[in-house]
Amino acid sequence: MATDSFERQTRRSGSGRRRKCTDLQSTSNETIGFSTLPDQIHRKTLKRGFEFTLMVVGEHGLGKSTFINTLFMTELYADRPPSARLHPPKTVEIETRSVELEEKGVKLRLTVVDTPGFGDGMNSSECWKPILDFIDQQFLKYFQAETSFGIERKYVQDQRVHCCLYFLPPSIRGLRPIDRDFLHHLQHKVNIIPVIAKADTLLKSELTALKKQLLNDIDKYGVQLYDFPEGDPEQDEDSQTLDKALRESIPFAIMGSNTTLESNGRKIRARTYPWGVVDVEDSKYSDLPHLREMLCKTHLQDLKDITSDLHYESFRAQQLLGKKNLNDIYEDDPYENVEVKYKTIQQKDEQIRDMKQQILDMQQKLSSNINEYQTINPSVEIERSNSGERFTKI
Ligand SMILES: Nc1nc2c(ncn2[C@@H]2O[C@H](COP(=O)(O)OP(=O)(O)O)[C@@H](O)[C@H]2O)c(=O)[nH]1
Ligand SMILES: [Mg+2]
Repeated sequence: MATDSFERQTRRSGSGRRRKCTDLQSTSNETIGFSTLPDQIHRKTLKRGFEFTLMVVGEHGLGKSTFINTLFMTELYADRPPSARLHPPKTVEIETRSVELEEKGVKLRLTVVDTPGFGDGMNSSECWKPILDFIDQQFLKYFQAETSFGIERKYVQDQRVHCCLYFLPPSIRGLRPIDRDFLHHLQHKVNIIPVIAKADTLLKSELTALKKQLLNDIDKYGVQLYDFPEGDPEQDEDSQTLDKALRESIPFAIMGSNTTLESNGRKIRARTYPWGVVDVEDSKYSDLPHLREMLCKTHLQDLKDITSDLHYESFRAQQLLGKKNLNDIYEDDPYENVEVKYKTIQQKDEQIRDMKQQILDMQQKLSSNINEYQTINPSVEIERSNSGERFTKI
């Protein structure tokens, strides 16, 4: 088929949504790549499996749900009839769905956070707010879990948002005010990767021009996206080529499809047009293979590390320093205060450690008092349970 002539329709259609968390099973036998993560990560995560939370943001009808199904070769939204909701909600809702994926014995618990209603209401100037609140809530849950007694960081369930795919419509000519607002408010909170949705509706020349314009705007407005780590000069040639290809693909031009066809004895997800069929995985037309490679394989651990070491640490500092707003931290003179802040955080960390130790000591003391009491009062039985110890008169 002709390489440049793709469908030009950007019709919107509906899908159902409500705040809920649904567990589903993967429906595919094909692999998406996470089982081939580097060895050390593989060993660390093999035992308990690993968690990854991906958020999708963009207006209704941009193909977010279809793309998630395509990316993870699953049917995350299979239970949702196409006619479930033709009209987007007037305010942003948060909908989370989880799926357990397994590849060659490696388990991935994938949670997808959808944000229906983004940019669709009459007044969409603050539609970034509920999304930012949700990300903060996840940080707060993690913070409370790790600061409460007895839970080590590695055992805390990690539901923090590790990556946000920001869907840009193919019809725009550059970053719109709504995009700039969202990107500016969320850039210090989550790893943002911009994608151009429904790339098949653009000619190749239009796509190249749009990518260029978007990159200019990102630079001009000082937007900070997920920063792909610089390739290691000592790594092999293939990895260096892949790193370069990934960097050059930003913003990723993507397409998705829920239709599976058979082509040359192979099952493919495809979009059909009067003039032919496009395999949505074909890297000639779509950056989907690159995006999947980085999300599921090469950069999954880096996305988690940056979430933990940078975004979550900023949130934690904000909590420990008693700042209401993350911007208060960024607006302070970074050089004048950095040492003071670091010391304060260290002191707070020490206080938390001391408090944990005090609780531990008190529990031990209580336990030995109870034993002593039982020795001198044998008619009293002590019931031990997870929720504590109770005296029962027998
Ligand atoms: N042309 C084109 N249409 C798509 C693509 N992905 C999804 N669609 C169609 O766009 C409509 C909305 O898709 P959906 O995934 O529900 O969008 P969402 O509201 O962003 O989740 C559906 O009719 C899809 O078939 C794509 O890559 N290209
Ligand atoms: Mg959807």
